[in-house]
Amino acid sequence: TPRPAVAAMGDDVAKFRAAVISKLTYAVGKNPAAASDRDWFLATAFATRDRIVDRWITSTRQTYSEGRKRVYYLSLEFLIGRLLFDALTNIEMLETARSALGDLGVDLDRLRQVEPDAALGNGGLGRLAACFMDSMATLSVAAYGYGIRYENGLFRQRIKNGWQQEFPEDWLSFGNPWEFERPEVYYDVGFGGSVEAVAVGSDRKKQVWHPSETVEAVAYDTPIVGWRGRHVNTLRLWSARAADPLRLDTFNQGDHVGALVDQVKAEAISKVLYPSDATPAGQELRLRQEYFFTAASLRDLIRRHVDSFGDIRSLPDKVAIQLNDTHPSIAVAELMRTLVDENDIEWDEAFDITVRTISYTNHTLLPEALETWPVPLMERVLPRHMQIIYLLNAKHLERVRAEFPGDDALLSSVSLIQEDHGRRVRMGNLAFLGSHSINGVAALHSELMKTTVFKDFYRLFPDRMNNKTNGITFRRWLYQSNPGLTNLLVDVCGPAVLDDPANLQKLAENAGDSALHDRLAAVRRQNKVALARLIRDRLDIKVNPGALFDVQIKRIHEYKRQLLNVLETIALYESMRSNPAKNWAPRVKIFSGKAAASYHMAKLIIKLANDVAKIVNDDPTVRDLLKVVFLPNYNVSLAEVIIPAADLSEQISTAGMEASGTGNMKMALNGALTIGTLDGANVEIKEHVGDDNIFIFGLTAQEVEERRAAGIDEYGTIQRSPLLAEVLDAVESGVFSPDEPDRFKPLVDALRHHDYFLVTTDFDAYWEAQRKVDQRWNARAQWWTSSAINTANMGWFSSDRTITEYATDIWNVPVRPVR
Ligand code: DL6
Repeated sequence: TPRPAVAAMGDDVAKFRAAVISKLTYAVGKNPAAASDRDWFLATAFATRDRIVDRWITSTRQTYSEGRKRVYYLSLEFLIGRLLFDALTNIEMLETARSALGDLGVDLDRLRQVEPDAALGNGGLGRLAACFMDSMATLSVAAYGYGIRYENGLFRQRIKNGWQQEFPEDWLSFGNPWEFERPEVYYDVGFGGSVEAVAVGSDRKKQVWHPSETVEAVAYDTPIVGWRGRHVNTLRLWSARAADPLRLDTFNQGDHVGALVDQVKAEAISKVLYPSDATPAGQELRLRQEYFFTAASLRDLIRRHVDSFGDIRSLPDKVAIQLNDTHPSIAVAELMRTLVDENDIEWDEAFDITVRTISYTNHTLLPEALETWPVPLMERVLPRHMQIIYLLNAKHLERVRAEFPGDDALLSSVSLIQEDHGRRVRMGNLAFLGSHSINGVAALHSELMKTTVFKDFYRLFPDRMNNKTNGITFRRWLYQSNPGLTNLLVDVCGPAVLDDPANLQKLAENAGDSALHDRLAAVRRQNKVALARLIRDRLDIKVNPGALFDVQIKRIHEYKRQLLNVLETIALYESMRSNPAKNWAPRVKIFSGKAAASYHMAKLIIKLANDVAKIVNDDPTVRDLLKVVFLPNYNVSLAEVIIPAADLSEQISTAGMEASGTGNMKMALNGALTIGTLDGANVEIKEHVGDDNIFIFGLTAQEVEERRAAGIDEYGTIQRSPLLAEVLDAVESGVFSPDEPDRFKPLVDALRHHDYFLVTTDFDAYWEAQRKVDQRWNARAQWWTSSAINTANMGWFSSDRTITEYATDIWNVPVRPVR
């Protein structure tokens, strides 16, 4: 006889409680009376992990026994964030754990805060990889994520006197309960040295690489459990270990530091995420990181493949390797080296195997972000790979020459080697040439790839290019971060909504219903109260949860145009001051994001936002109308608090420059209205939510291109906009920086003379769009109708949909949806 659900839950609560106590005692070595929150967190994480491990082993065994094709997602970044609530939500034990800990007098929500963020990524690209890991497990795709176990993740940002400062993020200092160290799983990764041509028989020569240095890549595995715990995949991160930990003779001669030099050099590879590439040493380290994790991952997956299927030639039938950006694109040369040098496969066959196995995702059109490596550096660090790249290039160009005789421009643009300004290897071209599929991450981006960065490759291989619009995992970005809205959605759309977001559509049927509006508003208010508390605790600023929370959260970059938002904030401030009685929508402007440590302009924008905040927040005339907040140290956990509290989502990049964006999807799903340009995935969000429920402004990508080609008339533009002119004068004359009036001159100068990002051109349109936002906000019923319609139509942006498309169109593997 089935037991009543409540009893079953009670039973499980008791079991989980006992498991936590046992872990606390035997794994952490503490007794409850002496245990700190961190000890309880570890005990809870261990008890949770135990519930995942059996399923993990079962999933892995099944993949083996069914001889399934595996997907390998190679990414230099995985921005996973905290895992406790992720794991508990996905195995549906969140409430069980809460009760079990409650019985022990421990608050689960407090433990949640103790877990450090695993910030092994910079931004969108790394977070996408983390969402994909969740969706691949959810859809039972047999997948591995491969990356680097950085000891220091993305830097911790502090704001001192309004300036960004960077500090190391030591996320591993108290241990990581989710990972399993596999000291026995390691590979020697070679660097440098020479290549020897060795005769094989009388008529053939074989190239043998003799590296001058080897570093061990040691595996650390984290189980990634999918929704409802049906399938568990592995995230395998490599840590660098010196082959010889110590030069004992040097040590014994008294040179204790010198004895450790090799170890330090080897282990530097996994020390920090994105070492600064401002110096040649930094560039070399980055190249070493890329090769290190790519080589270890290929060795690992080939070993697994050969163990299971016997023959490396069947790789494309059983293995799909997805390159997340160009960072792992050395995989093309490394796979060729493995096939040709180590497995004696003929060049053409090896190339065919390589192309059929590998596929590549591009995430940016910014020319400075497209990787190239100096040929001399490649020759020194990876001499055999450089030879292989030359050979690949020779054959490739030979084909192009035959097909397009006399087209020298084409030849030089599709070459793997850039010849001007010092010879460099173009990693994007290498990735393209070695892949059967090349995709962009939103419809517009994928189209622009065909006319810009890969224009000429598109002529050569029109069938290889495709689009896979990004998505987000609803488990983290809705169920975990916004339980209030999730409960409401389950109530209105039925519980099936948790398995199939198409059911969100049911919300649209009641979108105009005032009772629904009240419920949505109540949920939002609760989330805003929580964010207001965080703002008060961290910044000592009081904000009104009744005001419109206007949010821009993302990396700070000129193309993302936080500056446009700050300028509009200043204009709004001046306008409110001169006419406080007008029916303005009271606003809290919320900014958060990190600037690259060496990106001076971005850091100046942060300083401006903070300086403006100081003046505005201290001004009693706008006390109830405007507040400006810059929240330091933006990361996944902070995003989980901000996103459910956002009323307005700022997606205002210069059109054509943001590949996709995923924050735009997270906020729209949670019911924020978007103010944005026709850029990246905004275009598709607009198509889904409808023109009336999004505030679109500004130049289109094509207009941006035309404007740039014609010459940007900054002077005329500013003259025609008195509001903008006033704002620029204020910033330039030091109104916001009385202690250093010239501080923001570089920003204003750029706008006046070379406004590449078209801030001045789009300013008036942005201002107008913001006033429409005010009107909508003041018409409460309309606002909440639009909000409901946004949530109702965001189902398509689930990363489950994205992964289903990758699986079907690129990887040729089946998916098993939960519904
Ligand atoms: O595809 C994920 C994410 C996109 O949503 C962003 O639009 C895009 O900027 C980001 N790209 C990168 C790569 N480098 N740069 N710049 O992070 O990818």
